Amino acid sequence: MLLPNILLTSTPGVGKTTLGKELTSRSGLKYINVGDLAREGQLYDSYDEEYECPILDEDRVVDELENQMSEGGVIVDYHDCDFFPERWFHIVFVLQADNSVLYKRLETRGYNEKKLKDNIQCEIFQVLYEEALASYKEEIVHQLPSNKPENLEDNINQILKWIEQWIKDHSS
Ligand code: DAT
Repeated sequence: MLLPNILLTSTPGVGKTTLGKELTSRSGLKYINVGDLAREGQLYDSYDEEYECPILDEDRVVDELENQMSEGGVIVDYHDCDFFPERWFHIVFVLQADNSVLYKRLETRGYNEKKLKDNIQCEIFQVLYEEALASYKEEIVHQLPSNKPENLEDNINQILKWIEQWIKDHSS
């Protein structure tokens, strides 16, 4: 059976992992957290002192994922989206949260002042949405609210319906 590939992207802390994990348990699609994948395989090429985080070796990440992506049925979660091949994804969801909500979530994560401010700014200016629109066809890019549990439930139901329809459309 042919299955779609889905990209979940957003500023960190907005809710990709929460949605991705819940979706995978209810859809049977595989879930890949690119941050975890990079950590496990040490797919880094340097370290960012200012943001206190390693910098991804994007080419190695793409090589690592290529086979699974061509098989289909993968939900990819990452806070960046312009280095994945456009052909990989059948739909792209950009999650969004209100500033006050996101601020609290990032504060809880213990982000330093600069990282916190920059991420809030990233959300205010819809950087990930712009990046998704620049990287994928506009008609496959969708924004989803991710402020409260009801949003999560609505998003899951909407995406499950989309998956079901996609499978029907591609079986024959
Ligand atoms: P991300 O993967 O984008 O970094 P996450 O899934 O780890 O974000 O979520 C960050 C925090 O926000 C986590 O404590 C769970 C919470 N959260 C996510 N989506 C939510 C929602 N729709 N309603 C309430 N809390 C949510």
